Amino acid sequence: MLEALGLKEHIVAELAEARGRTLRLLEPLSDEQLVCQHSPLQSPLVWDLAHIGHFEELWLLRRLGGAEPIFPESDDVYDAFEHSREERPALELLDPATARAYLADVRERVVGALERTELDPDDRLLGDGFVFGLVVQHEQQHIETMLQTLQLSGLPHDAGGPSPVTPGEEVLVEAGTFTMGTDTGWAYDNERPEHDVEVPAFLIDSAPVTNTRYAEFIEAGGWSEPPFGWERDGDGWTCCRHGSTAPLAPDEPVQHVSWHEADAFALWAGKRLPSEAEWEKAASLGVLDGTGQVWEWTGSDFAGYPGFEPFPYREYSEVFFGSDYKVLRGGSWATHATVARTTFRNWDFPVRRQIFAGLRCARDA
Ligand code: AVJ
Ligand code: FE
Repeated sequence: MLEALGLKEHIVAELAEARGRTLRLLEPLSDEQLVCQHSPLQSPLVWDLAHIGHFEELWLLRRLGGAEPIFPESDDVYDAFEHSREERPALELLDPATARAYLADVRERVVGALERTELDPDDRLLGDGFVFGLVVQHEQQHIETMLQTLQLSGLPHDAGGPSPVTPGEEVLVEAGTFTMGTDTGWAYDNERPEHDVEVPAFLIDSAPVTNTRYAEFIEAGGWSEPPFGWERDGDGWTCCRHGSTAPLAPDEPVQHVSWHEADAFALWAGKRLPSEAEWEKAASLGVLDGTGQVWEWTGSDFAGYPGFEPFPYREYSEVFFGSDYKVLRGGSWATHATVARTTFRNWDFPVRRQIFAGLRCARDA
């Protein structure tokens, strides 16, 4: 791992990078656009904003430094487990200017505290700067959530989209054991501990499913509804993105499909979704092209690995384990590099389509 001084500089740079991204994303929006709720699936953007600061304050100033809360009456408002997203617009939210000042205040204190803190390698929160990494990744993940909100609302933004992929062939992955998960760095509890998994031989597509291929499935009546954002246009389709409508890009990976739709596509194509273990094994062998463009639904339920231990809080992962949630892998165009690692696990309900999620097919060898 990085030696101590380099590690602190790395943390400060990662914190600053995330904050720059947050502020740039929200900068063009009016207070009204920040405060209103665009979709019942998503929080008002100003909630995400203040929640980013609250999470940072909670872990880095209060838990680590023993500081008193800055807004004690807001603790419940910004605790994601106290109120559903749907309820959040009715809460007493900090207004946008107060939220921005709050984030800046917390950050200034955090950088000061980091300078004075010894990153003791024997302390689970401090070793490798783990708890700082938790805060960096949390902010980066909320940026992606806020981009989903912008996408659902049709508000413009310039954050980009997926890049085209080259529809490829199937790749054979021979039977054998590989090491799944990781024990290092800023990896979340749900990626740990690393463990050996025996995977039978399988075939996996070298590329995610493109818009063209997915349109064939819709035309064939494989599913009654097109992906979120698609509109009929004569014989073809348009796609609404960043608030403007354009012809569907043929070679981009399809996104905004639910797990049910992904699963149905794979069956229609005579294949199936890869399991998480298959996906991670193929990714660690370097045979997957086009990862990091769209999240890829897997066939797996979200569960703890053998020997899983919740750390540092049960509500990050453990409370979601079970058959209600399906796992997504690989990261999307909206996922920052700090989060988009091969072992990273995302999850959502199988009916959800607000995520930048598509799929890649696999089958038994
Ligand atoms: C990993 C994207 C499912 O948004 O619920 C944000 C990330 N956890 N704040 C979520 C998260 C706490 C999480 N996902
Ligand atoms: Fe959060």
